[in-house]
Amino acid sequence: MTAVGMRTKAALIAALCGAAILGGGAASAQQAAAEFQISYSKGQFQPSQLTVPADKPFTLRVKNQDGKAMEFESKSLRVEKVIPANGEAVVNVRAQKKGNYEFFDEFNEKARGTVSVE
Ligand SMILES: [Cu+2]
Repeated sequence: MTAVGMRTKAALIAALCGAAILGGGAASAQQAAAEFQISYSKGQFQPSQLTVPADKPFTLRVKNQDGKAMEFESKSLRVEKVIPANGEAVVNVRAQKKGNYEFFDEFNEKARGTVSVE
């Protein structure tokens, strides 16, 4: 390898390490976001009403305990995620203003709930 090649490789490694450090920072920022759990069983959300703080990102850990896939969706929170049968998913939600935000299972629209941002 030429000296220039070596330098390029060193720069590349430095760039990759930088990316890894940034990635780690993003991961810990996400861990800091409050997490709320919702389970889905027999076609219903439990709880169907939850309260989260305003102006802070948060995550919803949705556990689907039913034997078929569901799609967690909220138009007002701008999230949607398909969750397989007996699976779970983490839904990241941006900071929201105070208000009530409805969510539902797009595959079973009778299953509904509300996130109350206060
Ligand atoms: Cu959808």
